[in-house]
Amino acid sequence: MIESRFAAPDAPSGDGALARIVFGATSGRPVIEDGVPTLHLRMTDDAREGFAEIWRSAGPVRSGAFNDLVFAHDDAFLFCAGYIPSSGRYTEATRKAYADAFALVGELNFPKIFRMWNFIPHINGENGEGLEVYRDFCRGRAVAFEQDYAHASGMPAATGIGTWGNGVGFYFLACREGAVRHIENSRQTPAYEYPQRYGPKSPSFARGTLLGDTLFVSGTASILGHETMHEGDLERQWSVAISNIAHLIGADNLGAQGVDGGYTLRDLDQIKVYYRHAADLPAVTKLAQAAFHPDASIRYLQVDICRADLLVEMEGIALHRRSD
Ligand code: 3EB
Repeated sequence: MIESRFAAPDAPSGDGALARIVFGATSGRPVIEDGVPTLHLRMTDDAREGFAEIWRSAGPVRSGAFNDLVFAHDDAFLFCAGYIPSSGRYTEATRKAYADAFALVGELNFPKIFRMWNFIPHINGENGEGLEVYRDFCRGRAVAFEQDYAHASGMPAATGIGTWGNGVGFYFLACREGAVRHIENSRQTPAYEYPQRYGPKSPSFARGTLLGDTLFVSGTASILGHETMHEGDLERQWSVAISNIAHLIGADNLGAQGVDGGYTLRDLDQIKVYYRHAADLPAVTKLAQAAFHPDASIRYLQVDICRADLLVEMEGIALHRRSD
């Protein structure tokens, strides 16, 4: 059992926390604070003071460092975070950071990575060779997956999104031999099969990953097949993105992949809504409040999104909500 919650940025992590990610005004290398891996990500949001995402498992927890990574684990789950300093070229440093991550999960025997997050500065800018920074990042990540993770359990659910920080901050969760299943969305081309026009190497992630009866939903945007829909139209992009999530987690899509049962949008929690333009916050807030359960935790982050034509993207965790 592993779970996350959103809290005030300075709220105590409590005993046995696995990790703390602070979405706020600063960013930098992850560190271990009071035994808890802590990653600061510079992300503006509505409240301005930001928030912390705290991960907790059954404990007891051991933490440590491995090359540039920090990690913590109990008997069942591993959390790991890293940082790639800003640079004119990300491919090689990303490959190395991911190779280190894959070596760590091998060494500590948590071979099944089930959720990853990547926060990329100047994500739509050009690197030193005129390649979009996101595509540069994707190239290094893809090479690491090909070289160092092919034997393992496939590409997990992920988020790849902008940050106002200087370097790439990333974190991920892994487990031992538990029931991990990566899920695709029949409305969308698998990201790892996107055609070359989106970059020299495709993005390495699944649309969702099921861990027991928890479904981790990847960052999801207004993409059908592999094409962006409704350039410049926030409401229509929201509608495609939310329909993509509803379909991903629904019984039809899961059933076609051999998974029994399904979820609805009302089962989603720990939701992050990423929006490109600060002026769109009132609109995305309204759309999100109408779509999700009133008790769901939702946070809004104003950042750039991996395709220059995307205005909104969201992610969450689906778990059957008790009807009381
Ligand atoms: C997309 O569907 C939108 O590069 O890790 C969503 C989730 C997106 C994860 C990633 C990118 C990533 O292609 C972008």
